[in-house]
Amino acid sequence: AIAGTTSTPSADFVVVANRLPVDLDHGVDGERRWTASPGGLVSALEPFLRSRKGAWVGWPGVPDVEVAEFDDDGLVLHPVSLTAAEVSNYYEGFSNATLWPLYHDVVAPPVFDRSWWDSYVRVNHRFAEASAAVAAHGATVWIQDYQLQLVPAMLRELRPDLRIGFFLHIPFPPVELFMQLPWRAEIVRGLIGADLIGFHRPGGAQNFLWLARQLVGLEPTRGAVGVRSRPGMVQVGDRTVRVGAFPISIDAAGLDTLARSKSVAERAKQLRADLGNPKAVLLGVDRLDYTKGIDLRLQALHELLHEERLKPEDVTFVQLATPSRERVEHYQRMRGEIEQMVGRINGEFARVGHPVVHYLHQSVDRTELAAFFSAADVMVVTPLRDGMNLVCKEYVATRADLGGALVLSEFAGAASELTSAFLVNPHDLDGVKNALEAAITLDPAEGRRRMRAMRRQVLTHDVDRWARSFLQALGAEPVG
Ligand code: ADQ
Repeated sequence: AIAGTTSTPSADFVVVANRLPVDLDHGVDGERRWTASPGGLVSALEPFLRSRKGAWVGWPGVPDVEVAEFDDDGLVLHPVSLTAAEVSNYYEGFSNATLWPLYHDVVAPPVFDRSWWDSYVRVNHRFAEASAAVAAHGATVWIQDYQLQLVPAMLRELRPDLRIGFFLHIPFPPVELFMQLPWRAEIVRGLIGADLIGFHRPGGAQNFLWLARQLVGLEPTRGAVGVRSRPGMVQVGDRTVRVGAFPISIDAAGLDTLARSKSVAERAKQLRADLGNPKAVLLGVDRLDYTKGIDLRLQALHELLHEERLKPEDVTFVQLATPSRERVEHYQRMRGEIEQMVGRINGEFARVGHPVVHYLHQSVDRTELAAFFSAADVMVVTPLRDGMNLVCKEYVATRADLGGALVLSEFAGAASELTSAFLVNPHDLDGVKNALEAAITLDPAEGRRRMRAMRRQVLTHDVDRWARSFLQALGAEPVG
């Protein structure tokens, strides 16, 4: 229920993210309407936003529209507009063709373009102004992710009374790679405007602390940063900035309940039957992104079939790939390559009516996704680098039956929590092949032992705990 506009509200708790939690769509009649775009972050922050006067600042997802602030059932949504040129320069350019590859170990070459940077500065400033306009005196503002790294300092300049948190959802890179960025000191200074800077892993926090010393001349503490504990500290004038590690998670209980429902169990059975009831169903679920290593797992499968270590009639590989960033050139090229590999594997190993690889370049809803997870014997998660990776945690949450096996890249943040997975170095193709084979032929008792250990981790460390631990460290939530 989205309706009405509000007068200038003063929110006590403000979330600032590139995107609003709703999308502005055009109906067939050409009329604009809002649709909810459910995501982990929205459901995680919902209780915090609704228990106080909450507001969310973000881009509605369509260029060149001016929309007034409005009230969604007590939550103020404050749209920030972007021109088509800004979408291209700030978003597709600097965010997704400079920062994204740079922060993911330069697995694709980052593009350094000065006009993109100018646009990034301008748009970050607009977000800072919008945040300043909605936040009440002394409010808590939580800024999200790599698109908005300059907002903390810009907002502090406008509103020194605010309590400002920042969380980075992608990896923070090794310092040698970060040093390539022509605007490296500006980014570090931008982040330093926050009272608390959060990363998924202690390594990211430590990299940042080193850069604060080298690039800005600050003197951070030298002790090792813990997980949800012992944050690093930097004195900036009369402020103490905290830098810590807060691994994100999922709504584990919600997914567990959903996966136990009769409809999901029946749909999972149906899916297996539709796939021809093979001995092993392998599953990949990703945004179609070059960091996710979709090509690597297809190559591993291809070789295993070639070497006859797997029989095509025994295995089916399902790859669900959500369309993503389709206007960025590198993504277009990668899509072509992946689709060619799928075609090659099926060309060589399929029989009529029985493809080996089922490739769906589609998004599926939560219930359908839970059914795919329940139907999969082996979940294959092989990113070259991933801040966290929620898919592997979602898989674990759906396996109350203790069935299934997880093959997981060491280079996903989740690997340090899911140590009972089959951990692989995605660059080591033989290692990936061995892990796939081991997971397919896993002894059921051993499989249950591994799954039980992973479930214990995921079910006790959910997204609510993530948000709470961050907000407590920010001093915006009572400890308890
Ligand atoms: P992403 O790179 O998007 O997130 P991930 O954490 O795996 O990666 O989240 C993807 C989400 O999209 C999951 O909830 C998944 O279920 C869903 N999804 C993917 N393909 C889908 C499909 N075909 N149909 C339906 N749903 C699909 C970024 C970082 C990650 C970090 C998160 C959260 O890159 O490292 O874990 O933010 O901080």
